[in-house]
Amino acid sequence: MTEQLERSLVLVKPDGFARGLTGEVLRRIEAKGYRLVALRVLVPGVEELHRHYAEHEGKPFFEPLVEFMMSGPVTAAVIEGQGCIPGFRSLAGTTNPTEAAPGTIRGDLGRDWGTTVQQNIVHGSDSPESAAREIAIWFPGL
Ligand code: DAT
Ligand code: MG
Repeated sequence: MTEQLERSLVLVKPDGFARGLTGEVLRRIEAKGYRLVALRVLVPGVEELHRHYAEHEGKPFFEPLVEFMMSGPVTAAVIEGQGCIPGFRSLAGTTNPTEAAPGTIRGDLGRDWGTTVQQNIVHGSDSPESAAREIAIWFPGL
């Protein structure tokens, strides 16, 4: 049996980038055994973010989320390995960093800062369909 290669889109969000946690996030991804396929640092634009977070449009935290994501540089990465979509979600921990389990990125490194939007350090695709859609947004042509 050969490995079923799967790809996921990871973002180190502006809070994680500003705190110098990009290396720590990438270290955990590599330590888990996933490979880096592509990497870039950029300040996201409003159009990319509306596409990326289309599923959340209309929710109360949508506009604050877009504002937060545009507030500074992020690191975008495509990672690869069998099961890396659920695998990275597991490394990241649950959305709310206060509740995220110790041992996870959000549980170890994140907390509530009193902001409208949960600043939780990372994004990871939640399904193969999301991963394909998100990779096309941040890495067109990959
Ligand atoms: P995840 O990033 O765990 O996939 P999500 O896709 O449901 O979570 O939400 C996208 C981001 O929006 C999340 O990382 C932080 C923010 N967010 C989600 N639910 C929120 C809420 N109830 N209040 C504030 N921010 C929220
Ligand atoms: Mg999500």
